[in-house]
Amino acid sequence: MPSPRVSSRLAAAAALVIGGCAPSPSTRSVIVQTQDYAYIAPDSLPPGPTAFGLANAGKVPHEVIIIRLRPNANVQDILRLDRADSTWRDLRDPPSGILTADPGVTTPGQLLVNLQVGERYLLVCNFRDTDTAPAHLHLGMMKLITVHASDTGE
Ligand SMILES: [Cu+2]
Repeated sequence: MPSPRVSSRLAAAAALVIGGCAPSPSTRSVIVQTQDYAYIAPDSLPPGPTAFGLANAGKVPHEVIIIRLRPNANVQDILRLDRADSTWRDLRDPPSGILTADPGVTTPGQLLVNLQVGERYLLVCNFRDTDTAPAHLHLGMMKLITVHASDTGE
């Protein structure tokens, strides 16, 4: 049995560890909402650490892949290229991450992305309802988010 003094030190250390893992107060939380077949999310966000979650209000499972676009990329190019090359390697950086949610579920975890002014991120769902159905991105599950300077008020 540890002495009370040791116990209080352990409790303080545990509190520090827990505090160190929590998002800082400046971390913005954005819960991306899904329907069949669309995202509801802001068109623009200010820079800074942003924790993305996914809330699925649809009747089928959905995902959100968060992809930073390269400066030369546009959404029309991506829609055209995806039919032949689903990786779009020349138009994007490696995905920041992926969240998935069954119908009616909000992800218990969030994906932390440090947004920078001028960046553009694409939200994409590649799920299909059947093997021969189009990927959800071709049904409308593609959303562009632009990172603006925080003094623009957007
Ligand atoms: Cu989907």
